[in-house]
Amino acid sequence: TIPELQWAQVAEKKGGALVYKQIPVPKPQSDEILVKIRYSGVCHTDLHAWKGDWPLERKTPLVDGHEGAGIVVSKGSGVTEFEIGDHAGIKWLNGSCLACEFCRQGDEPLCPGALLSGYTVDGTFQQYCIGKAAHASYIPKQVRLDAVAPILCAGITVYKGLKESGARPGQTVAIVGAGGGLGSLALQYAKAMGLRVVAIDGGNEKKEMCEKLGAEAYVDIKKSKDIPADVKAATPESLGAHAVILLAVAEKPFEQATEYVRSRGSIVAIGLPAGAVLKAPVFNTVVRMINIKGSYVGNRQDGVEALDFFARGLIKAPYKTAPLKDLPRIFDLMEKGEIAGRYVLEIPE
Ligand code: 8ID
Ligand code: ZN
Ligand code: ZN
Repeated sequence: TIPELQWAQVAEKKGGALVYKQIPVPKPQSDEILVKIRYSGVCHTDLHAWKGDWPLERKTPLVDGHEGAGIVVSKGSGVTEFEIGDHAGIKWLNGSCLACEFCRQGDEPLCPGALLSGYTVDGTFQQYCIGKAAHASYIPKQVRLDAVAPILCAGITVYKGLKESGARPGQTVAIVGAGGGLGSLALQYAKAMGLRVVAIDGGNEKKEMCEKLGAEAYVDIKKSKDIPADVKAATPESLGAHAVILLAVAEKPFEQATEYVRSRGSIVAIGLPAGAVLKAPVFNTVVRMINIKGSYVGNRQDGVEALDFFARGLIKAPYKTAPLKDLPRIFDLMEKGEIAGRYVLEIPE
């Protein structure tokens, strides 16, 4: 039976203290499912949302979280995609209109009417979460719900970003922020897609993790005296990376990437540091034919593909688990850049 009340981490105002408390369990509309969340990854986006970092309106009070994996316990009358008892994932893109030009061409994240989990609608740092059935991810029963949680945002996002980069098997990608949550998964997807990786991040714990996950080289931003030169030296013929995947939560590397991307290569911006500006020299962009673009989560098909890589056992990135009540401590570690890989919250039953 579904209770009336549930435990949740609630941000009552932007940047204010998180309150671990009981709130009502929501009821699904005709096109929605109610998912009993068992695990939820903690994405840096949750921290940005809590702090109010971005020029995008969010709801208040807010339940953060958008990497939630659990069990369908209730559904609306119009839902055909899921049965009660199925395993399902709630992603950042909670819903979209499915009728606008972007939705029609498979660019649902660009839908002006998009609903965002843990931002414009309550997310997965609660026991029971609502998702539009059309956008929730179907998770096969043999897939572990704790390990799969980070795929629902981090995995899909980096998989999409790697596709958007246009890098082909055998080519080299530089992953900036490789030691973080998105980074650790980007390493695994890159490897599974036949790409070679130069990892860029800071510190020895992240170095060891990146090397274990398949990086051919690691450039330590805390030690390197010339990051662009060190990255180039680690690429074939020292000509630079065929693609740069920017996942760091800092402005500097967004500007630096043009210095070590290969001519005709692409720079894919994914990280969302508050207030940052992306600057590039016009001369080099032109005469070296550099392609600079953004990439934002993924559409429903990207989600299916990213989950399929995972279900086939190709993606194994480290994660630590902690109880839902520990969220403030995890935000604190994340703010300091002290998490190698991902934290996954265990949601009380
Ligand atoms: O759809 C999207 N575009 C999307 C989806 C999901 C997440 C974007 N994001 C954004 C988040 O909002 C956040 O801004 O991607 C960014 C990274 O999210 P994350 O992987 O969840 O964050 P993390 O685990 O804290 O990892 C960040 C890593 O960057 C490193 C840190 O050491 C950490 O390992 N880093 C930093 I901060 N500055 C760096 C620098 N100058 C750096 N690495 C290299 N060079
Ligand atoms: Zn996310
Ligand atoms: Zn739409």
